[in-house]
Amino acid sequence: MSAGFENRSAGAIWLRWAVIFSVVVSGIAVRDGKAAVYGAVARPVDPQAAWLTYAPVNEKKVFGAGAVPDTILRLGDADVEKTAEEELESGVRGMLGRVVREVRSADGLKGSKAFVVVGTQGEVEAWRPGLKSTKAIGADGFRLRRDGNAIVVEGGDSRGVLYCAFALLRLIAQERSLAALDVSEAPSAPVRWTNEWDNPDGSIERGYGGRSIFFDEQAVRADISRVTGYARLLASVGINGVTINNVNADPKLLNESNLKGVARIADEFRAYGIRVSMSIDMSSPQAVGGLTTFDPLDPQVAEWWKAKVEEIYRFIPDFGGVVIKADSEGKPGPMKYGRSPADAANVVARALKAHGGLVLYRGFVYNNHLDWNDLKADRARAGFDNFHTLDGTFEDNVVVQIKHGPIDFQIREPVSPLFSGLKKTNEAIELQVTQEYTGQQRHLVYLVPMWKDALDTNTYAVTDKPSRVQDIVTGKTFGRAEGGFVGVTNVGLDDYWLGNPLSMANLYGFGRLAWNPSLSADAIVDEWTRQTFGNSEKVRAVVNDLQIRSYHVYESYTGSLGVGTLTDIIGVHFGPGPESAERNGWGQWIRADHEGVGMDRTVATGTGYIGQYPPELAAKYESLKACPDELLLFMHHVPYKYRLKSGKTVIQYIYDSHYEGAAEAVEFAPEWETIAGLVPDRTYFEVLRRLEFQAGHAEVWRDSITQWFWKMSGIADAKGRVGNYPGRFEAEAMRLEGYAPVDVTPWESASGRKAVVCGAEKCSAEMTWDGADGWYDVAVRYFDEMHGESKYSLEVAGREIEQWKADWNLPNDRLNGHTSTREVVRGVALHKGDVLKVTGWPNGMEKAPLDYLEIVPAVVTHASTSKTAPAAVR
Ligand code: GCV
Repeated sequence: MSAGFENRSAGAIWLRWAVIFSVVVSGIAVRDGKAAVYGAVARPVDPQAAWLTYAPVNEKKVFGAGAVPDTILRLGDADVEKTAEEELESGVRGMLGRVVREVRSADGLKGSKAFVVVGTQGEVEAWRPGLKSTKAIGADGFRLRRDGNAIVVEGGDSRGVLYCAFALLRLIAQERSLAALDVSEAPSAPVRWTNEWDNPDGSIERGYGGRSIFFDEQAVRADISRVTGYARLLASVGINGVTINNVNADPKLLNESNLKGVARIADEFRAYGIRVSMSIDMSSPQAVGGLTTFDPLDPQVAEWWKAKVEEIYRFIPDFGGVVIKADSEGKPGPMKYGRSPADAANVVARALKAHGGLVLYRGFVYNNHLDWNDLKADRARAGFDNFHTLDGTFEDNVVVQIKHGPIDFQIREPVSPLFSGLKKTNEAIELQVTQEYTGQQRHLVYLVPMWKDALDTNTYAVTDKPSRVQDIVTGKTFGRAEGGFVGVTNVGLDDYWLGNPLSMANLYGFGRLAWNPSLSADAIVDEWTRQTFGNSEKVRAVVNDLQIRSYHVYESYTGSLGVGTLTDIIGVHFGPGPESAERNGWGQWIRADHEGVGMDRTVATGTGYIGQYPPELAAKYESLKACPDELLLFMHHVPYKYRLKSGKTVIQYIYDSHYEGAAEAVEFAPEWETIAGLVPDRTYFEVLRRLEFQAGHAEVWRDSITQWFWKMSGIADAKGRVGNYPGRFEAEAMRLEGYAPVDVTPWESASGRKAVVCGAEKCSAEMTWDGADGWYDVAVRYFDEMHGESKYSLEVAGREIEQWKADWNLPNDRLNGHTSTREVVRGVALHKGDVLKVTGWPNGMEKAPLDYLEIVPAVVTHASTSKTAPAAVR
């Protein structure tokens, strides 16, 4: 090796740690005689605190020349008010470095320079009649204002007091001035719930943040200490209900011993104003009740539900109600007896009514055995077809819970026509915080822009009132008393709750939108970033930019033009798998053939789905010209050469968007690297390794989807990229020892359709570099299956430059687009004639699979890689 080019990884590591150390040290300031750290500095932070870090702020920005509160006067005795007091105490201590006195009467205020008073409207007025407001504050609402040297934290009820306290803490965390404070707020809707798809065995359906915080081994966990931390987070954004078990409900959770466990969980949530609810299985009267039927119109069944509900309320007096998934994906339901969703919902609702409980009946009722050959069959029609004729027949404590789109949380869908299809029924929108179809928290995807699109969509349901989806679910359009927002969250025992620290912006955003759906995606993310990482301009610029760009980027490399997330829809919904959408009964069809692509949902020639919308919206979608490009393939089947509004053909747009999206994803990690040392180190590396994974996985998406469409359409990429991969060396074409080539299924998820697998204890693949001398980035593309942790090493010219383990347990046990990943070694010195050798050591069922090596000129700005992370966080 000549002197100019030596591998430099160790140097990069030291440089990185030196930068982090110097930023941390220089960020420490001395204030009021105490060392305090605020602003743009790395600080040790408890990841479980998420956005409630209560890290030091610049108090001058908040209080100006005024005094910082030294006392909290709590007026009421309700537990939720005590929680508000505790939060304020801890927030003031953390953010302002003051230990406050907690007092119960005006006498305790003697000597106080400034204080916070906490109480309901009635309590505040009784304490100081001069503070009587002209208007009553409604349920869960609050008023936050100044009165001389007091900050008045006043709620319409005790929950409102807690929300008011969190609103104050949110302002302080963002260093907002409190000089002219007078804010009145009320939640947009009464239902602000999360659904958790937790199973009694502790697993979580579509959960990507570890095991259940509620259940283990078929029962409620003995240790439910994570519940309080979760309750804090939820209450801080105004969530007032949690459904703790999977909508695919296990009937035995209704047994007495389990209800006692659920009561323990409810006790934890209660202090935060959150009511617990449960998903139930409609067959329970038979499955656990011993009846011979679960026909909702059978009087014995009604009696059974009544008795069961009474039993539940004996254990949990403030039980919130139930969520019901029935006649959907194999779940039992009223159709078995020729009964309707209303019959099923009502029998349970009548039992709950006396106790103040709700039924959230899911609109996700569809037939997953549709006939692919029937061009009129359409899963998107199901919600409207199954429910709209029932409008007005539901009990008033029933809410129909409707996924925001008519299919299933795809990256882009129109709003469900059921929202405007029910006028005399309470409705809630179901949004999915857990990223089932949107990268499973291994990809950064800030979902609030997608939710805003749905909430802001004007359905034109009526002409004399606002009819956006947000107006409908908040009851304004049709004057409904119940309804609101449900977020499928699926947090787990992971320290970061959702696995990816940046995904917590989605949970935060869900809560904030449920409280106030007119907030913007930009405003929400900035609030979240400031509270999570501090108020540094630099950090805000980077984090907000990454979050805001991420939705469109993910859409671009997974499924553009409304075609859906082109994933393996009958598998884990993670990597690419476009073929899986077709020729089965699930109805997530894209109807791609050699001529064109897209579902014809028009009234004129298609499934008639578009006719389910009110006429104005239907007219927009029915017309090819008026239909927005981003929903084109959802609504229409068009030839590949159909020209979009930009003049570009559909097929070229598919190619371009996948290349552009993947290229943007590559920019994420380097952008994040610019704030090394300005965010907590552990969080920094947790995010970095995911962004690096995302860059590699976006490439898998890009190549799979573009090759698949090339084969399907027969039309080549006008820019010559698809099928042409400079710098790529297929493993099957290398000199192999022990490795043998295998075909990969689906074919498009491996480069050249093949990979190599190792049938021995150790195998190797070698190639000789024939290019110019220089610095290169070398990527080894391999497969990391769920079970087994193969080991790999990369040698250049006889010297090992990297070794790694396939230990990220990607969610499948085969070689395909779910498991394809890569290790990148940056800044590798290569000379003509150097031998590059990858050695693999299989483990378990995982045969150290390899796909290819890609050698491209080094991108110098990518100086550091995941190699720089200490072993503990890799
Ligand atoms: C809980 C999709 C998911 C299922 C989920 C279902 C639902 O089909 O893949 O895991 O089941 O939606 O929302 O009921």
